[in-house]
Amino acid sequence: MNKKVMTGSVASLLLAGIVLAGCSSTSTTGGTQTTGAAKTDDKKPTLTMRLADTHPPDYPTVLGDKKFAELVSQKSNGRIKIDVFPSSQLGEEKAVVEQVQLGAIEFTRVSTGVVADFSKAMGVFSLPYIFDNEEHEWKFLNSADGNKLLDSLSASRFIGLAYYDSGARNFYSRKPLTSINDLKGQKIRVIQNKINIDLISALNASATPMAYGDVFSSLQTGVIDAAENNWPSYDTSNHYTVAKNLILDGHQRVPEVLMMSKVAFDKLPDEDKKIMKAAAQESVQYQRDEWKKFEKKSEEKIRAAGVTITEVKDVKPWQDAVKPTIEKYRAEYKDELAAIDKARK
Ligand code: GTR
Repeated sequence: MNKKVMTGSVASLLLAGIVLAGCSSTSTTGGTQTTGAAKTDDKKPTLTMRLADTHPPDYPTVLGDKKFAELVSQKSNGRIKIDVFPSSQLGEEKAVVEQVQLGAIEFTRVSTGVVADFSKAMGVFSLPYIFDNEEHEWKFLNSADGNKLLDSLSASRFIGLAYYDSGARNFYSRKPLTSINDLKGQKIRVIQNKINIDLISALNASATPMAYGDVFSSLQTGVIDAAENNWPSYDTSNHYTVAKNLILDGHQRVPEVLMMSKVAFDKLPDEDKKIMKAAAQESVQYQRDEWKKFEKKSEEKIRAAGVTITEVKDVKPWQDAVKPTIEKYRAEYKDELAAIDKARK
């Protein structure tokens, strides 16, 4: 390659870098802002905070995080800057949640399945088949009862700012998986919480709780046989390339939560506390729209990739099998389950 060509390609690479940087709404290095946020950039931020997410930069939860950061910047006239750290840059979810509890990290977007280990009430979302569909789930999440549940996080030193969409979770395995009976004896990774462990036992399988970031290599090496997640996570984690059997049982709908450290929140003046809540709530519709688009794209990609997919026409046998899990926790989650039932009507 001659020098001229080299210079040309280096220049275009640099240019591509600049264009890409210009697209990201909040940079982890503190440089760039979207055009929307640029207006507010006239003022230098006086407060910079961090938000951790396990997913890659283009994942719909991270897009929601960035929208939230952009809205906070706008509403505070550029005074408050939130840097979004995607791809588990600040650590695996459980460790991040611990840091948020202590105030060392100000925000995280995390699965309520992970938070269940810190706040009992959040565990209700890990119970199987409590929602009929997306509409039922969001009717509950948007209700006064759903908000009460979000507010209850303060007892565990978190401020629940908003729920984000996470679709439904399905099992996938390295081994054949075309019926509920195939799960028997399989080693299945779950998000660590006691309800998930009971749920897997009810399916006559054995539960292996582990951090999300360790699942790919554990599937690849056969330390575990199976895992479960929604379409976008199955896609972006590349689990679909090593666990190529998917069954669409939809056993859980576990919403995501955007939360702030209570330690950090309590230090804010009232005006800024309001900004946090308002910006988070305003980011929800955007996140849900992005979720829908991404979920569809992931499903198409996975279907085209030659994964063996089994549709479940009748979930009744699945619901019957996991009934003992619901029964075990029914008393503990009496109020939450009643509120979820109410949202069905
Ligand atoms: C995803 C969720 C992540 C993470 C992951 C898991 O659906 O968005 O926050 O909790 O599941 O299975 O660990």
